[in-house]
Amino acid sequence: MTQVSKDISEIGSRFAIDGEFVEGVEVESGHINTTYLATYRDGDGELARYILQRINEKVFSNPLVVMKNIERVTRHINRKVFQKKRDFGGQTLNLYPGRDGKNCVQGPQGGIWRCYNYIEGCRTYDVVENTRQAYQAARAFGAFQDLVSDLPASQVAVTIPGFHDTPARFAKLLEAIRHDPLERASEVENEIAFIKEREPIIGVLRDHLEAGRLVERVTHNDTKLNNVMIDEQTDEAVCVIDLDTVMPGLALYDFGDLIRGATSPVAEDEKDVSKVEMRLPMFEAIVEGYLETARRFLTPLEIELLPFSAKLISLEVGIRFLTDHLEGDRYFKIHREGHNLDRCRTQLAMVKSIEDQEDRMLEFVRKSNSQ
Ligand code: GN1
Ligand code: MG
Repeated sequence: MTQVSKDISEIGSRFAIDGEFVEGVEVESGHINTTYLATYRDGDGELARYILQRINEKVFSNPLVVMKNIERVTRHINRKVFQKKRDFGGQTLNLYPGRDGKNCVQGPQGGIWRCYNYIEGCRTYDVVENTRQAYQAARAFGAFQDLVSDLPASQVAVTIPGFHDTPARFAKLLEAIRHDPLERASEVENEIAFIKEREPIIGVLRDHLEAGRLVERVTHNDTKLNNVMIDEQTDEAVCVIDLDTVMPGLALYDFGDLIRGATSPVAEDEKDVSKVEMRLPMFEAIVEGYLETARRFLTPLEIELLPFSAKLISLEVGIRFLTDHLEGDRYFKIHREGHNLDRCRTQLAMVKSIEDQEDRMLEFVRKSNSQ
């Protein structure tokens, strides 16, 4: 047995999983948590797979509060899905409790671990392959927001304060530039200038919120394409995953974040930024999918701001990657030198591409909404 398998078997034994441990492998995805896929053989000889995850405590300072949110939200969603479909067929996210009945366990080397069912027959995509996937993913995130729309925002805790507070993210970047602990700022002058030129748009959503023109809802807050499980055979979106950042927020950031990631033909860390592009057909598919499930609760102002939100979140994520690059890559996991800078550059290229097409994007949104 490999060392990883041994460690996973040890963690797995702390959860209420039936059967005999077969193997554990690391799943290399996400920039934050450490994730493993564990296989068990049950009494009938059938194989069953589970996701075991250690919560990153540097990012989530209170993992127990994260777990409480996830428990509340999955329960709320699963109850409704069950009423409608009667049969889950393993297609919703379920937490497997620890042997003591709690929703998570302590790892042998410390840390908080949790266990989910693995959604079989599905996979995730880092780069969208066709408009059908884009449409499906958008439908799924809209449906997620809809399913939790009757859960009072006060029942869900804030796990990372100011997570989508773009002005605060910008202020943190300015601070990183001022301190410049690794003397990297002089190498990124173009990126800094690009961001500073866009200072006037940074506070737009926060100002609307503070003026009461936008409301906070329970939102997902990390709507990357690879946070949706897509059926390998039908390309249908089956389930939204990565619920760590579910908390009160603006629906617009969820929509924008999906455009940011799921309209580009290349990955978030592509080195050749000339390949980054906000592709209009993907945008249109996402608008259609999202409006189908979210139109019921969106306000006219939210609908009008959909294209803008895509630009703003791309800028926000670019700011975060650049800040982390300047601070020495302490937040996002990196796999090569300058990884966060490469990621920042794709985000800024996305901002530019959206700016070039914003009018057409808005025209499409208005047209779709009036149909
Ligand atoms: C992180 O964990 P992952 O890779 O889904 C980050 C998001 C960023 C994203 C950028 C908790 O998401 O906010 O948009 O990277 N999650 C957290 O790829 O910071
Ligand atoms: Mg995440």
